[in-house]
Amino acid sequence: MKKGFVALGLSIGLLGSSFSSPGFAKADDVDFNKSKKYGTPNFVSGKLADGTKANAKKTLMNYLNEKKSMYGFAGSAEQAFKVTSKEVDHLGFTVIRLHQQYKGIPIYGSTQTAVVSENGVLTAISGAVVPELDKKQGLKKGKSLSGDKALKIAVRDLGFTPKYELTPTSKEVIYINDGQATHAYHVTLNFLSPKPGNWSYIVDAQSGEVLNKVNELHSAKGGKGGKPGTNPPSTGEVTTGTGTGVLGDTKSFNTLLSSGSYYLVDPTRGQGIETYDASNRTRLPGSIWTDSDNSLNEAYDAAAVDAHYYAGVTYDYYFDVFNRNSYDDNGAKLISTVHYGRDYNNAFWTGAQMVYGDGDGSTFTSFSGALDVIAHELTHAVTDSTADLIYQNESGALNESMSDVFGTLVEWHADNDPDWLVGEDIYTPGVEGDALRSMADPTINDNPDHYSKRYTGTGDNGGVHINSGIINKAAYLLSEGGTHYGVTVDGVGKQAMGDIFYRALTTYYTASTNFSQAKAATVQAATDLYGASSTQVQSVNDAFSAVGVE
Ligand code: L5W
Ligand code: ZN
Repeated sequence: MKKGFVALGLSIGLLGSSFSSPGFAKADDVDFNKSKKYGTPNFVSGKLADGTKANAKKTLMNYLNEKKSMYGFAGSAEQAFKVTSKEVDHLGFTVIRLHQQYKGIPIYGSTQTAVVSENGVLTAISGAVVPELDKKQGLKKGKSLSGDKALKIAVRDLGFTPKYELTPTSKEVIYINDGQATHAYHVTLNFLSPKPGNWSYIVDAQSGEVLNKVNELHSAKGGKGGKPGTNPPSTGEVTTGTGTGVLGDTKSFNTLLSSGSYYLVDPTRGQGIETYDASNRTRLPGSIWTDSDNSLNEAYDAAAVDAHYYAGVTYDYYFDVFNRNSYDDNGAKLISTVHYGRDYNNAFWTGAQMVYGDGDGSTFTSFSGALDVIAHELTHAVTDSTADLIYQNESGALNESMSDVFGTLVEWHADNDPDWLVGEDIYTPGVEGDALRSMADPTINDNPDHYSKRYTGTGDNGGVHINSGIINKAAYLLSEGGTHYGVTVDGVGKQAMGDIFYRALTTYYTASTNFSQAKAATVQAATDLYGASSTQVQSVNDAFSAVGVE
């Protein structure tokens, strides 16, 4: 046993699992959260093991090997977990991301993160681990289907042959559902035509049955622009364009002057910001936006002006506040396309770029006209690059909530007519004061503000835009304070609320983080930032308790 790890031999009872874990002992300086589903720890924090910063991976693997019976994996930790990344964050913590494997095959959604402090102490492991895979009946059978066949099955299930934007993939995984483990294929289908989709299918590798499917396209529930075929120039002079946005406001932004034309290309942020015109068609990215005189004041220009300008504002927020260089923290180009389709009442992140419809003019106006909408979409990209929260059920609602939280915080940070509403600037242009969602009071839009009121149906990917209200309300309370269902929360302010959720999202949330795990992860984020006995940690605990999440 590592120095400083005091085992008290206090065995914790297991809920809803036949798995027995003799090693599940609670040390006095270690906190365990246990998965109700699996009986394994899904969040462990404290002084877990000593080591050195240089040996962070070794410290983690040694710990996991020592606690093997508690986690219930077979073989060595090095075989049971693949290290997918290792980075040092701004606090000097080494963050290691893991993906659980069985005989070299990844377990769908079973990712973990581990944190090693500056002085080499393993301080946290986040993310449930599926135990006893070697005993699962379902894995005794091999696979009889090829990946290609699984792909065909998924396409047949779609009901049409799409025109792909990204090459479809079919990868072997172990799929866990209701305690059963199955050899399966994870098939991805990304397309725009006949209608946009970014589908993840799970196909049984034996029977060919579709075990799960989810459209991960992040969208709601449910002078003339570029010439066709034009690409952005690779060189030119950075100039300042001016233009009128969707709501009639005037703004300045960077453009690129090349061969006598001004392009909506801003090469000064990361690898650049580029804005395209779909010309009311559905091909992406469309044509790079050009202008003859650097003044974009025509009605048709407005959607492009805002998409370009607000992408810059969002980039600046993440860079200035979190030192994050674009959504991948590696300067990834921010590509936006406006005038997508005709009267298209939606906006979405395809997995590679942002897309904005013009709206039908009554339910919605041009989607790029709202800063919180653009920041919402880009936050989906941040989430996909970090926690990669599965867009279904509680992890999906957490994904949606993070987009609403940072969409709103960008609006406050930029002082862009800020409020706790989502999408108010583009929703029902003829109606004053309404919005798509309210973080302060999700019930205005019939969304839950307490876990006891959560939606448990299958619509909306299991309520991703509905149950987001529960976490949105917790985030609002954490920032602003208040008493909710009898629980009083002391507000920590917007800056601290953002810092805490940003750290939780990028360091501790994993693909399958549910609301309860999110609470433990968010408490840990606040602990890292402010200390275990800080008022901020107390407020995080209170905010989640106020919405019924324990
Ligand atoms: C657009 C702004 C937010 C997309 N996406 C959404 O998941 C949005 C609704 C309209 O919730
Ligand atoms: Zn969304």
